[in-house]
Amino acid sequence: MTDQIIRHVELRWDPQIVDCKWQQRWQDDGIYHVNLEDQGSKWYELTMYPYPSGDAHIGHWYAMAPSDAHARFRRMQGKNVLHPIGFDAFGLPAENAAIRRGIHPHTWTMANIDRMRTQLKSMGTIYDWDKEIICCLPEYYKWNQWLFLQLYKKGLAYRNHAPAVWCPSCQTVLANEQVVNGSCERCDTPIIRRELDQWFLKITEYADELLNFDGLIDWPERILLMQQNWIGRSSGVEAQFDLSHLNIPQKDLRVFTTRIDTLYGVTFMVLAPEHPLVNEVTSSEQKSEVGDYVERARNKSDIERLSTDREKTGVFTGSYCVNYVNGNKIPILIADYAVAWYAQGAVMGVPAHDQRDFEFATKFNLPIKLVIAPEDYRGDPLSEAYTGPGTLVNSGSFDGSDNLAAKESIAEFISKNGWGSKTVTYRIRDWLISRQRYWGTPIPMIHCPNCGVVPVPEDDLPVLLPEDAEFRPTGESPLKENTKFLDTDCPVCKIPSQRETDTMDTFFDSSWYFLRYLSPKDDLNPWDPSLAKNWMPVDQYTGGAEHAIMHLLYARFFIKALRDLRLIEFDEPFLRLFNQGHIIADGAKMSKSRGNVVTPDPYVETLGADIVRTYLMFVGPWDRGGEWSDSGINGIARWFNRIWDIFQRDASVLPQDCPNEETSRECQRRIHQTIRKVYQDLDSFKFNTAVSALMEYSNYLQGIWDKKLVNLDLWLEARRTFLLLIACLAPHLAEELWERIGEPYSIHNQPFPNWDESLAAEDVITLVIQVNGRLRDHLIVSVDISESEATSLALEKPNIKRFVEGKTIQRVIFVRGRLINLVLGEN
Ligand code: ANZ
Ligand code: ZN
Repeated sequence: MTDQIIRHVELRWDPQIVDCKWQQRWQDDGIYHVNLEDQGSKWYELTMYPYPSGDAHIGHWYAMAPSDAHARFRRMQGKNVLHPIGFDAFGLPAENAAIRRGIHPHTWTMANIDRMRTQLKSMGTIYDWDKEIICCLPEYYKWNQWLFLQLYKKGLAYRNHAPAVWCPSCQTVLANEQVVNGSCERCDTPIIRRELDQWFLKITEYADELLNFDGLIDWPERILLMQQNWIGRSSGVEAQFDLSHLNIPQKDLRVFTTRIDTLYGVTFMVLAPEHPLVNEVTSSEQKSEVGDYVERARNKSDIERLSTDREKTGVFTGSYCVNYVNGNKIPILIADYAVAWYAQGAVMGVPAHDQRDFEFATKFNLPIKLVIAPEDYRGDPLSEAYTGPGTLVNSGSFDGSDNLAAKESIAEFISKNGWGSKTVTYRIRDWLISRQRYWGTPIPMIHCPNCGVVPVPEDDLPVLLPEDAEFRPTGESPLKENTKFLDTDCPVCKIPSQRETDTMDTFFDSSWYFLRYLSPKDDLNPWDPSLAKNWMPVDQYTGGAEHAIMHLLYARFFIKALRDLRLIEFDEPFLRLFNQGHIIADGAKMSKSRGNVVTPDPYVETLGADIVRTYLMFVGPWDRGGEWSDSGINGIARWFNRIWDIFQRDASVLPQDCPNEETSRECQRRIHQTIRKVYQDLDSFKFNTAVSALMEYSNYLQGIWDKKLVNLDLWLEARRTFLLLIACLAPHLAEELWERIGEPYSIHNQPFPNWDESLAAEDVITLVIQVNGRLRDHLIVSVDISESEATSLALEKPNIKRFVEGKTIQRVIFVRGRLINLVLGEN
């Protein structure tokens, strides 16, 4: 939407001309070309690649301009920086947009990429466009297929008939990770489950390794926590209950419990509606009732089934099992609060000690049997489940033991008797990668009536996605309708066979794209092993926190799997992670329906890329985001005008000699303090405070000019330093002014300036030392001395020692730059 009307400050220069001039020059000179063979001191700084679903919006700028500034900073530190970009071009957003417009997804996607590429170039980034990747092109997805085959050979990719999460609106299966609060993360439609043959990757095999972050990666704590919760490691016991009296092949019923100490309090058993034993344990009298219940549960979404405030539902199967430890006969029910895909898909009901079970028992009139007595328990009936600690009662020979200790001893007891064993279970499921949609990588498998599922030979890759296919979703893969694609011969026995028609989840593409940047055009290898050895892992990754448990977990898994395939030699893809916040407008998240979407293009046209970049970095701490405002960006524009003016002054009017020792010293101090501040802030992504420091510094420069308090050399040094410090943030303007002050092209090949601590140090001051509020001595120290340093220096003074000896210091009052007061205790 370029119809935004922008009131903007008139700039002293034409940003269109300046931006174009330098972008063209940088491109012609190949100044940002990265030589990957040069392994000097590599720095791989990666920003999450975008979906080309439409225009680059301000969110893209917010993700990319600061990361570019950071990569530029590393470059100025002398690193050989790879900061590549590409397009995550397969997947539903592009496909849905194409369907709405009746354009082929390929046409639509490639047009968007062209447009976004132009917009990204207008940002003045250091992307080396020779390394661009586009996932929907065969030269990329061929390697998805190749990698899939390697995973398949290793047993890490497999096909299984399983209840899968289905989005009725997107008409495709989703990964568990794509379900948010029981709804499809894309369209918010409540999901249902469908039994289908699906392809999975064995991420669960890596569950324990994926929980180990220690010393390997430096990531935000909350992302690690989210991954930990998603993996959901739970230690407990798998307990068995006797079914041998029921004439069925299965002799016992298994449940997972984290509370084996409550084993004697089990009064009912619950199976999930999809539990494999449902039919076998259901008595003939109960058949129709159970059948109805299962049918109704099947059509309910997970939200409905799992919401805790919903009335509990369930149905009796007509059968019982027996609790081995006490011989109790326990009714078996079906209820949808038991989750089919977690652990054993069954729950031992302990209503006295689990609130969910309590509500269920109350509703169905099942007995409630207390087995853990709270400390002052008098035998009153419970009004809710008791979940605290206590002493075991009604628990046979375990009566009287503490419940925590009983966890161990009961586990041991049943284990000895063969009635169960300790186990670990995980919440995470294997990663389901099949999609019944057109716009993705075809899974390179063939179904032969003779040989079963056969992999496509590597030499036949890529299996091309046909361009002439119908791409509208029908609930089955659209590729099923395309006989030219579908019909093939079995590579083993040569009889007519059919291709697999599901396509891959696009998170497959993004699980290894960072390796492809190293060899984007290699058609013999997915990446060059020696480049991977030198350049991986990614040193710094930046992107949105919304990827915490999908992309960021999948990529970690992928790398570990590729390592075990001996394709790479490292364990983690991304050493450091930084998550940027969101840019909002009018106090709210930007959305089309609110009408508060900010489009960057008109701002870039009128104010140039640098002002947009710098404003975005100034608007708030990068990890917290900030609110867009036109007056804010105009503030930056006015500041840039003042910067421009500073560089238009004719320095030759300044005196050669310094007019005043004091002010010269001050000027040097400001230069070196600003270098230190900006260096430290850029190093740690604190762009907003780096910009503030530069604003103060430019005001200072203006002041000393106005008062002519500076000599020529110092003025030139101060000004030159300013450009070097702002070059990462505002690359075009810095380059332009650099040229205008007669410095050689290019500022972007200059090292970041060094500071001298002694020049940056504040001068010394006199610090008063008091004991109990009375003046006793003084110290001559640097103004920025810390409280603890000042305390220990004060205590070394003989005069102070005398007063303090034999007493304790109760508290220290420290007033920076003025005094330190030691308050003594009574003894
Ligand atoms: C008896 C019991 C008594 C339980 C009690 C809890 C408290 P986490 O920690 O998440 O692993 N459970 C086991 N399998 C289930 C399934 N498929 N669907 C729904 N619930 C299931 O949770 C483990 C607990 O969740 C287990 O411990 C089991 O209930 C339930 F006072 O067993 B408990
Ligand atoms: Zn065959």
